Amino acid sequence: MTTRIILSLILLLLTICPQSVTANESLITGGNFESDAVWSLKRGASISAEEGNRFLRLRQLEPGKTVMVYRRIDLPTDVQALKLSFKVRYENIKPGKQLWFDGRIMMNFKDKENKTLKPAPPAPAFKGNSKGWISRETSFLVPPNSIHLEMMFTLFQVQTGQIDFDDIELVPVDPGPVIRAKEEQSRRKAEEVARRATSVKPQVPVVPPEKLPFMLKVLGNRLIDESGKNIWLQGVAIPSMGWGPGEKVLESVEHAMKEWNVNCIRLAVREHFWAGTGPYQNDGGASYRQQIDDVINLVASYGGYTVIDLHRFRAPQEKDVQFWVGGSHEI
Ligand SMILES: [Ca+2]
Repeated sequence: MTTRIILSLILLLLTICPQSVTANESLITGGNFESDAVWSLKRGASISAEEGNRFLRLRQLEPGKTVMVYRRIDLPTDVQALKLSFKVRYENIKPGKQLWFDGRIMMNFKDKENKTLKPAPPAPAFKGNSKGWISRETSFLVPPNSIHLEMMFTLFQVQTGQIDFDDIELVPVDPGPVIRAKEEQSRRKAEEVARRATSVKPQVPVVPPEKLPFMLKVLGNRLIDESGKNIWLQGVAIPSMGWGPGEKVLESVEHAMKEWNVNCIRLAVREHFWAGTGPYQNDGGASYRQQIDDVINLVASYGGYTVIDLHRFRAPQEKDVQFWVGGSHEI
């Protein structure tokens, strides 16, 4: 009788909790590839076997094309963080047109309207050779209102390569350690940026105030000196800090001032490089801003003037105002 009551209670519990996820139970079914049912395979993807073990294989058959296996994972409502773990083995992955065109697991969180939620999980990425199977894992937070996680196991437009996956598991985890690890990572990154910024040194001596060229004034549509005499500025544009860190900027300025006898340099700059948020910047913009100072001092040392040209099209925007306010205080 007691046994029947316990069995009934177990059955009742199973009935009222059909969607609950047991701790450490993977949300990905078939992640060991020992059954065919759940994986939809297209050109370049297959389930391969070695010594009785089955795994997913992606193989590049046509350079520059994408090979992909897609899964959409339903997320339990209360999940706040996930740990993805897997085994991976890859050979001869040569990136495509961009450096990030490689082997990778791309993931997106989706809400009930299928909108992508930010931030996306970091994408584990692979190039070259792993020399055998290796284990990898990554943990990340789940944005509120996420109901699905899209997973794309891919050779993304690579030139060549082959990649194998096995034992893929996606497990809900406690968000606390994930948040702390993220904070620690941000702190280390900020320290590294600060260290790089302090190592940036001037390339050109600062011109003392008494040796600066006289201040120009605007009168109507004319530039005048302090005695009211018209001043005519004639010089060259140096554009390369408008699209990146600059190319031989100081050499170009020196040449223009010394050999061409100009009295003005128009220096193109961009507000995101100034703020240190441009691609590939890792010093918070310190070297970019220092180079602007160096140009101004070099030009001034020849008695010339620098025109700072925020090189953008169309009307100024709010962020341009921020640049000019910040820039005018620092330059
Ligand atoms: Ca397996």
